[in-house]
Amino acid sequence: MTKRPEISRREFVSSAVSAATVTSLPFGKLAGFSGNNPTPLSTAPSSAMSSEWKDQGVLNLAKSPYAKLRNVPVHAVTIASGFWGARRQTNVEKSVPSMEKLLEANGRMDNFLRLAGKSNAPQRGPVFSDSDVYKWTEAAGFALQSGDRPDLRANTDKLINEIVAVQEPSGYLNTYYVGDRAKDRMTPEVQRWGHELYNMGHFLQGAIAYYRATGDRALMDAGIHFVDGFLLPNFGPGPEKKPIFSGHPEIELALIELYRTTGDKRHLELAGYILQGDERIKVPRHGYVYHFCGIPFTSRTHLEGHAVRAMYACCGATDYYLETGDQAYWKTLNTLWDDLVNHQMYVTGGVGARSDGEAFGDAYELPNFTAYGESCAAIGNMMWNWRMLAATGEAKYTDVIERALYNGINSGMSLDGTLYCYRNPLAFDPSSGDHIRNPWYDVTCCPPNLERTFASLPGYFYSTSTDGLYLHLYDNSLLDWHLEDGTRLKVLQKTNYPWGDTASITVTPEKPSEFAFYLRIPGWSDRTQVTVNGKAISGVTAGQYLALRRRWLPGDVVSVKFDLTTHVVEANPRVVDDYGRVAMQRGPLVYCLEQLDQPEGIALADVRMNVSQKPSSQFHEEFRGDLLGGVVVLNCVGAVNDDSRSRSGLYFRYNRETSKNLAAKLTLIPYYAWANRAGTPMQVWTPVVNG
Ligand code: FUB
Ligand code: ZN
Repeated sequence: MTKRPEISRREFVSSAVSAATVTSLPFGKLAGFSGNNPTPLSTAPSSAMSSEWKDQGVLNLAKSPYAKLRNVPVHAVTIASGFWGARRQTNVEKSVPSMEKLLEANGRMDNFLRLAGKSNAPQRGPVFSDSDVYKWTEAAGFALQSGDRPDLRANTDKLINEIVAVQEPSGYLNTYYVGDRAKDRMTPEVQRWGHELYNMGHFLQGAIAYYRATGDRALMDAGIHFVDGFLLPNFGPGPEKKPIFSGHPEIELALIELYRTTGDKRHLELAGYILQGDERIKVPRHGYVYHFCGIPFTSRTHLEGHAVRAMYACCGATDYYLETGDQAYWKTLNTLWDDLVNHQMYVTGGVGARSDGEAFGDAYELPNFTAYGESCAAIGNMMWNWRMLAATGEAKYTDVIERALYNGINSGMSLDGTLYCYRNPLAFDPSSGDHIRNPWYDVTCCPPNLERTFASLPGYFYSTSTDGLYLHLYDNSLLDWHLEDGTRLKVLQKTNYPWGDTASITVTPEKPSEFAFYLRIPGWSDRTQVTVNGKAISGVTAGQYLALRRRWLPGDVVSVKFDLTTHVVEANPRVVDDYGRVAMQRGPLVYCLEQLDQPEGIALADVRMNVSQKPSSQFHEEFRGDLLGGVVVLNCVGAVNDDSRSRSGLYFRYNRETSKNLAAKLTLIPYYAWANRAGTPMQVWTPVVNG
């Protein structure tokens, strides 16, 4: 089923708003905002379905007993002009609308309309086609959480009506297993491959995002109908019920978010049952590996099998831990996370080394040209680490989130927001015939996944804890929310991150208040300087949250100076594809070489990186406003291996003397921006030459 054909925001108070201005802004309503949600002064939002729907974050952890951190709602953070502001504007103005049209043009909506007798078009697309529409609905829901957009809302309402119209009285909903195929519904084999539960997991996530944006329960009620009316009475433990197997993990995390929304414990229990694995459905061993479900999650010892499945399973399992505190889950999650960061993750935060099975490889198996690195898998990685962060408040998870977000996820969408990568390799040669960015894939899981991720981004900037506020991500933005004790608070970030090395953060509680402000010190920033109202703070450690505990007064200013020195990164020598090679990283951004930026006549394959100097003197940073939407490029003098250009054969006697390296001026661009111009070779890892 997952085998594919070959290859393959409210408006912001302008960033000019000064710290002085923000301190004078009235609480509850922001001047210059057309925001839809003046936030109440309530404290912990209820997880029951009430008017507090609008204050639930990407995850509603308000009552999750094992969550150290709680999400703030998407609407509470306004991302202004800047790195993510531009990306998010493109997303909501171009990507989301163009994807809606593509979903229609490619029969995804006809699949629903046909069942309502409103279309004669035959069923189109793979078994998981419904999920494309649901993920788009989730993107629309998150976009609407940032402020009303009447056209988007009207279109989404129409689409939702068309979806719910074809839900069967039983609660079942699927546009593929209908007619002659209806007899196959939820058979063990179809649970394995048919994606019925995967589709409905995305349905629930879309419904929850839309509910949290609008309070409209239509889709949510349909989702509850599916779960309460169809799933719970028929599937689960006990002889009177049929076995259940998710096939492609997704329903687990969706059911737990539904539980967080409804408070109905059966939703959590069913998720737990699925995570445990139903022994009545037997699949071959390689099936448990590939599907990453069907056996107890707690029996897993490493990441394997289909990468998106594994990442979503880890999300569901972490959600389960956040609700239950089950230590066996926690142990396994930590084991798997260690495997992720020590053996399985690309420097871009991408995961899934193998095209075959879209899968994790063996430890250290991280090829570059053939890297799969599916956009959905990198998103799954970010989603999982967001949950691990919520459980612990540890910055090592935020470092992974940032790595994936800025690199292996961000690369998935073209700068103009209309083309998408399914694979995100770390080396590329267009002569392979591979079209890496496309507007549409028949397996179009990644594009709407990227759209929902960018639309939800404000929800990832901050969290609250019982003792204060955590700042995770840096960009021009305004937080307008409250602490867990109900104290209203604004935090204004002004920064040119990730290009510039400073951030000015104005903290404005409604009244002088004592709390801890946890500032994330990125793992890559070796020497970060932090001041509060100009006074230097000691104990700043890379890769940790800096706890700034004090009595905060309205208008207090935290200044951060990051160390943006370019890092020359090497991989564990067991990563054979990176052996003898280096990658460059500046701040959160991993860099790459594209051949078209190099002097004419130089083949990327012949380029060598000279690492004999200190990076600070080797790499000359240059902001190029004209290039790729405005990027800092890294210029350096590298080398070109001259001999290899004249060689025509395959094997030669080794002779040190023949390796002549000529100096060459090289230019690196941020990886996320690759393949946005003419097709040209690209590489992240470049061989090293000394001297
Ligand atoms: O199977 C549904 C989605 O299609 C998977 O998550 C992707 O890997 C793609 O195969
Ligand atoms: Zn995908």
